[in-house]
Amino acid sequence: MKLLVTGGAGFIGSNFVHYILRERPDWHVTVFDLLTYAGNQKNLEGLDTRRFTFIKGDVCDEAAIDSAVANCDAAVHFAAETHVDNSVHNPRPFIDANILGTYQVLEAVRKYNKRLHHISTDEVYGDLEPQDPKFTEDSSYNPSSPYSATKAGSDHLVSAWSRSFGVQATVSNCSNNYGPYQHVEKFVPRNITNVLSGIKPKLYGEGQNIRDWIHAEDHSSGVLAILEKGKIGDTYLIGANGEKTNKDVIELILELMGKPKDSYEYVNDRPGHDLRYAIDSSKLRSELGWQPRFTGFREGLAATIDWYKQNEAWWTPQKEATEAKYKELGR
Ligand code: NAD
Ligand code: TDX
Repeated sequence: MKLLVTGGAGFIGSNFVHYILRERPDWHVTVFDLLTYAGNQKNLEGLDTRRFTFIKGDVCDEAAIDSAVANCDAAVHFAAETHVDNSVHNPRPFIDANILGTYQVLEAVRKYNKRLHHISTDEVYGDLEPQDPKFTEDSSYNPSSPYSATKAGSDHLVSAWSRSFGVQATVSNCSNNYGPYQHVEKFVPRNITNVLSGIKPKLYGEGQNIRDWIHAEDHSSGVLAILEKGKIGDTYLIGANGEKTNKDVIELILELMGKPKDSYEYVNDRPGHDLRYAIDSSKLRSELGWQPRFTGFREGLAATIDWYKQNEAWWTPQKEATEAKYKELGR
């Protein structure tokens, strides 16, 4: 198997590449990544170059993605602009990477008749009230932010190319990931590295928003199961029953790092802030036999904290600029 992974130098893409090279010893992986502010080749250091190739390129670049797809057997499409706060501040890069980029990937897999798995998010379904049932594959699309609207648009392109042109595609919508290699702009690493930098952790609004946490390695095993056994044309939700309020997560980070549980501060809320996401992953579990390995959030979070402690050289170059951007937003 020659697998193409777009966005493979980002957080989840790089976790996926490490996972595939470990779990499938006879596969070759090519990462195709633009190395935006969110991409980092250090995430891929130490991989066996006989089984791994890196191409720097933009998924919006028709010729570049065409030739990368021509040389693979299957593609997994992670590349995207991914930070909701950035999308509220400046939506345009999200239109380009997420909509135009997915269009170019689809045109290439259509031309060469290659298998595609498209990576998406639970945010396309909008948000839930606390008592609502979880999202399923039948939930209606109702995105709230420019980020989730562009991801929703990309999902619709995939299903249209599948139906109209017979593209051999599957889609997965996953909940919030945590783990190593996540950019310090995101909630969990931002606040771990705040503690490590002597900055007070920041909680948006009243901290009552709920996210459904899954370890990035469990996301990877879900994607591999769909790639190998998923039904062409189908969507699968990936989630690990990890619902927590943001307040609970920030207090757990502080407790695990040996700080007083209340040593954080409230900051301005995100405009249009989704209240709750929650995934029902019964289809993936019952049809494909998938289950998560990281079922204890406390243990998974403690290991993630250790990773950031041991990899200061990885995150310090991004930290100052990220906090300067947040300061402008009053967050
Ligand atoms: P990330 O921001 O850490 O990484 C994105 C990667 O894509 C980076 O390496 C970046 O350089 C690359 N990229 C961006 N634009 C590109 C372009 N035009 N051409 C080529 N490469 C480009 O993101 P992530 O958190 O790893 O998310 C990966 C995917 O998973 C995204 O599609 C995202 O929507 C989805 N997702 C993320 C989460 C989450 O919790 N982070 C949850 C569900 C789904
Ligand atoms: O400092 C913070 N304080 C805070 O309270 C930050 C950065 C965030 N938050 C809140 C906002 C959200 O309710 O924490 C929650 C998580 O925030 P993010 O890490 O920005 O994630 P979210 O907006 O939920 O989106 C993430 O999960 C779904 C990813 O960034 C998306 O790419 C993915 O699709």
